[in-house]
Amino acid sequence: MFDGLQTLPQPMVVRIDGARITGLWPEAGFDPAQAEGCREAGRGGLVTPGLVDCHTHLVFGGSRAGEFERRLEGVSYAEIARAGGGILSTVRATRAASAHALFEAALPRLQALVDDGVTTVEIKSGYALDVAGELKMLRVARRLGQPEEGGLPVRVTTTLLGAHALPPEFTSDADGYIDQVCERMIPTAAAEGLADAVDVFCEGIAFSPAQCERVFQAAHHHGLAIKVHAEQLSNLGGAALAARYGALSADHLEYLDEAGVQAMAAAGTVGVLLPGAFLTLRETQLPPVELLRCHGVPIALATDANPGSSPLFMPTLMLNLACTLFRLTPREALAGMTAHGARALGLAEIGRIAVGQRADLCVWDVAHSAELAYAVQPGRLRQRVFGGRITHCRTPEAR
Ligand code: DI6
Ligand code: FE
Repeated sequence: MFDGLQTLPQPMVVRIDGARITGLWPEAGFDPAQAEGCREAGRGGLVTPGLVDCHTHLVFGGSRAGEFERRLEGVSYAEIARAGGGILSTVRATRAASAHALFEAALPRLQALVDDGVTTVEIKSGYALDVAGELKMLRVARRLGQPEEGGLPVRVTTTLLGAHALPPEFTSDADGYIDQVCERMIPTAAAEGLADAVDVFCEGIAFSPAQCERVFQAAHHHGLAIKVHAEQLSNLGGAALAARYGALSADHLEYLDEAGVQAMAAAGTVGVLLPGAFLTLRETQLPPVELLRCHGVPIALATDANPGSSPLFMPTLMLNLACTLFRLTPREALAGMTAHGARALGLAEIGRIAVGQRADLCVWDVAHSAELAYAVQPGRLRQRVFGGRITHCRTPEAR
């Protein structure tokens, strides 16, 4: 009845009761008597699942525009990182910011995602790199998804990324820092219910596979899901390692080899592609899309919204970039920001239009799903439905 993307191939009636989809009928065979008390919404538009942005770093202090200029002059991302800039410059600004200031700075970034159709977003910590600061970031992230606390109507999942970079206090003691991540950050975040998952940056400029493995073991021990930044700048086998620990996803993956793809396929680990970081860092090594396809690894897409490698806060731009840069089809791209994005977060109840799913939907002013990826054009979101409630409605007559 649906195409693989769960967009509706023909005019359909979607019944929503409370927060869930409870019925789906082709409009042609629909008895209007069943529609009593219903309102018509979305006619003539394309209905998709609400977008899922499964990898963001939305909470941070400061700006890296100066670093952007230096990179344009030819200094590389890795060189800036090794010289104490990059992630560590955001760490200084984030440590100095209050929770209130971080919340206020993140809110418009989140609003930009929501206005572009996002109904579920994952937000990582990773810019404080000390116990209190990482917990502060996670609390801010949780609050961003709580309208009653000044946040927005969007589902926020949180990921502890304590092992993002080595903080200055541990410059010659990476293992000592990993001890702190495993023995203090993870247990506290788990006990306080602040994190849904744990992530690590497995890279030459960050943490070794052996160090990442210790973090995975601690995450396992405390019942938290596992994610990994892997094979972004080099191939250390981080994706295969994370897959062995049952990771929900391995993200970036430009340098992933076939053994890594096979390990992900065997574990059901989703491959999250981040074309915004690829573009911003002017990478040339393409992720192995064809191998992922051949081995049946689900491909998700996300903004990676962050102040350094992807200061891009527009999910529908990622649909375009994934097609233009990575040669995904528009259908794959949309699945990447809906069904597969949901899977990368371990959420079975969102990402598809089907009876029993949460009623998180977008109505777009386009006729075909390919148009969403084809044009980069803000303002096409006509309606956004979150948990059965219309939370964005552009045309007053449709209210
Ligand atoms: N890879 C990324 O793309 C982000 N973190 C990571 O491990 C970048 C974070 C930053 O540059 O601030
Ligand atoms: Fe990232």
